[in-house]
Amino acid sequence: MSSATPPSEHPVAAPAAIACDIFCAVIDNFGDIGVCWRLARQLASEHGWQVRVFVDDLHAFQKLCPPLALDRARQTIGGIVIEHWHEPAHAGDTLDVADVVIEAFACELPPIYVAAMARRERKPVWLNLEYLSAEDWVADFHLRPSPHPRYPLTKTFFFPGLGPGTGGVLKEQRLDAARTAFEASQPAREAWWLETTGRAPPPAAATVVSLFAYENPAVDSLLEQWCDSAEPVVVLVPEGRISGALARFFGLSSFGAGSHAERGGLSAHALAFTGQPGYDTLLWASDVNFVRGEDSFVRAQWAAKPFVWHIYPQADDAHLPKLDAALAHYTRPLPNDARDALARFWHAWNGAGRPDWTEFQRHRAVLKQRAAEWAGELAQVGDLAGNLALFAKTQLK
Ligand code: TRH
Repeated sequence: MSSATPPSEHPVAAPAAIACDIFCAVIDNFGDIGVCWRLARQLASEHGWQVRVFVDDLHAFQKLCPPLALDRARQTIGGIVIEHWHEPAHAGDTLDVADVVIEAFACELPPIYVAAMARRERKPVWLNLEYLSAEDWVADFHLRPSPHPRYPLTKTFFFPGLGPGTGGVLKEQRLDAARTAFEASQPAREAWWLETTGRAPPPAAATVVSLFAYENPAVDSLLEQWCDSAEPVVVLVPEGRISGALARFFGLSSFGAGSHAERGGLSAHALAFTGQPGYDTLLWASDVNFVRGEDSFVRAQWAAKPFVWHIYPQADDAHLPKLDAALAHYTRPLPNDARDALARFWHAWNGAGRPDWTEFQRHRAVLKQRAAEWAGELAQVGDLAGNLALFAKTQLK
């Protein structure tokens, strides 16, 4: 996907650059490291910080950062130092405590590192980066301090969010320009289709759908509807947790990268998992994006296309209020019929009911316009890396 990949970043840390350590424990999937790596790259390339990432799962990391070596305790990629973190005691070979310490998603810092933070003459800015939620309470808790029970240290909760008063979500400064350039360039799009699927771009009448989701009982019904659709549907499926359902649907033993299948109006391509910039290009190349978890959910919003969110399921359906909170932000100014149709579709994709593709398509033009407007509204909240850097700098003064 070289033709469409945004230009590479060359972070050059200034001599007195702010040093930042990000600690990331991978719980599941790719979102934990996906968010941390994106944040690390932005702090380095856009703010000139000297960044180290401590991560406990290099396999998950390598999927979205292919140059990563699996067998190295320490390596540097794009100016960022990556430490293979052996929880819970390991804190790198040296105990150089950074100016800013980011504990991602309440992963616990190594106790010896915390002790070293407490010994440091100038205490570091310690941030706990939380998971994204669009719920209203987030603005009240964003930037709340929490004094350490034993050490002279204060941890501050940094909450991503979709509304004013929250930390916002990550957005690279050059993202919109890269997207616009790709969308405006027929040769770039043709090259992308050829490289990604081995085929020319589909005809304009086709609806191109990217499908990144967890296992989902609603997928069979959707695939059936796409087969029966009067207009062609081209579905692009990054290899992963939904691939087995595609294989079963088409009667194949697997649906790994490079596979292709057709039935009725539906044509499906299995794609290799790419690096993060390549995933953005997939979203830009599609008309409708099915996304999941946290980071792809955010990227779909910046892609400014209609999207469907498979939220990360939590015990006791704790995720459902979060789904509705996101819908409330996103659909606020839509006419009732389009708002209800989108809500019904998202709910069906998250376990309640049957997704109705015809109804979704009926509102596509309105949803597309809303997607573009929403990207503008969301940008008003400010980019998370920028918000975080600003806060840290005020604390470091
Ligand atoms: O992988 P996820 O399901 O991660 C989830 C969520 O973050 C969830 O909130 C968290 O609690 C759970 O993990 C533990 O979905 P997410 O967040 O979209 O992360 C996927 C990452 O993978 C994202 O950074 C985009 C990236 N990606 C690529 O780089 N290349 C690809 O080909 C694809 C499909 C994704």
